[in-house]
Amino acid sequence: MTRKVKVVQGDIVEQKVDAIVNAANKHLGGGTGIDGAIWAGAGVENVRNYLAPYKKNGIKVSEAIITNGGNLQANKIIWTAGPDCRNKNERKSAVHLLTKTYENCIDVAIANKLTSIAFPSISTGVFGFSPKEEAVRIAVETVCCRLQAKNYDMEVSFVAYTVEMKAMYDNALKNFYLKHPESLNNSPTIKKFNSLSSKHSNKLRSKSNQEYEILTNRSNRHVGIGLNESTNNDVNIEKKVKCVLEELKSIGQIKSYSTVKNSQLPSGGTCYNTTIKDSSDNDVTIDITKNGAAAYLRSSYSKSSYITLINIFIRTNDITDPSVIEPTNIPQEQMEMTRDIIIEMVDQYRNEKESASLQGGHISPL
Ligand code: AR6
Repeated sequence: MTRKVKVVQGDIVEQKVDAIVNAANKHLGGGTGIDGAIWAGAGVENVRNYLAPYKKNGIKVSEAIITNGGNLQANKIIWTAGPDCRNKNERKSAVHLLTKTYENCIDVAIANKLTSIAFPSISTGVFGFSPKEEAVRIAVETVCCRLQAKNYDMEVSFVAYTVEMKAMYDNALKNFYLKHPESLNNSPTIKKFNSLSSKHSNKLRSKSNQEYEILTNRSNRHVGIGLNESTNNDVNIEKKVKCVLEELKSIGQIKSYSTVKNSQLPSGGTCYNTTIKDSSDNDVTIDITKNGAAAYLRSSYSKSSYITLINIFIRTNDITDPSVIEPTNIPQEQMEMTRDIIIEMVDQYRNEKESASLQGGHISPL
């Protein structure tokens, strides 16, 4: 199963998908916000006709129904009513009701065999769900888990109206992957990666012919970080890895790290033995020297430790294209997981960089 989940900043009315979801109300009589925009986009007369069968009873909170899309780019509209937090009773069960709302939308989409859907942030406008971060977390977790539970292949867009909202979705998605590393097996770009890898018989090269390696050998399962030419030539690797560790700490991907100086290298140089506590409380260790950093994939390591190491590798080398990484000599049983993680983590890193530049900032290891 391949499932693609993306965060888009824009107007839900303009999404070219099988169905857009409308954050409507129980009466289905129209309103402001997204509802107003969708009525206008689909054509008021069309919508009246589509909704005629529901005119008498409307829908219940969290129920979802589907109609045609009228003049919209989307073929269908899924109508739902999230919890209205201005109402005391609905506010009390808002988390449960919002979860049901997203589940019902996904179920309707599956029943209609849709392959792509766009969600707005239901209940976070007029209906006043607060905090918005919590509404966004519920949206991402519920949709991803429901699709997984139903084993259904669908492209999901979360449409954020503002830059702030987009950052909340990006963060929620990142946290979801950290909490559910198993869902990385459903990596959005795995098909692309697999076709690339078979074309190049597992030797992946970028156009510029720059190539990065994750070096492991079967005996000591050794992973090289920052061992590519460009990094060695232009930076002090020790400083760069530390910047990356600080960055990962600031976004909660690692909890802490401590470094012990060890100058007993055969080459006479200095090595910093660094122990990292990742977000799941697992310890991973890397040794940093002036020319590169080495990490050891111990058999006791969990997937989250693997993610931490690959993240450090990607960020140390500022990699925004997964096809420039060549996993070499990875034990066969770890290859698929390695590829999935690389693709997903590069995607995340690129998204972070893009949203940072939108806000005028720039995330860079140095
Ligand atoms: N595209 C994407 N997101 C949007 C758009 C848009 N065109 N317009 C607003 N948002 P709301 P609700 C964001 O109020 O809270 C109506 O009157 C907006 O910034 O549309 O579920 C209905 O008839 C906010 O974060 O939906 C109901 O009575 C989010 O979408 C009631 O409002 C939801 O805002 C439903 O309220």
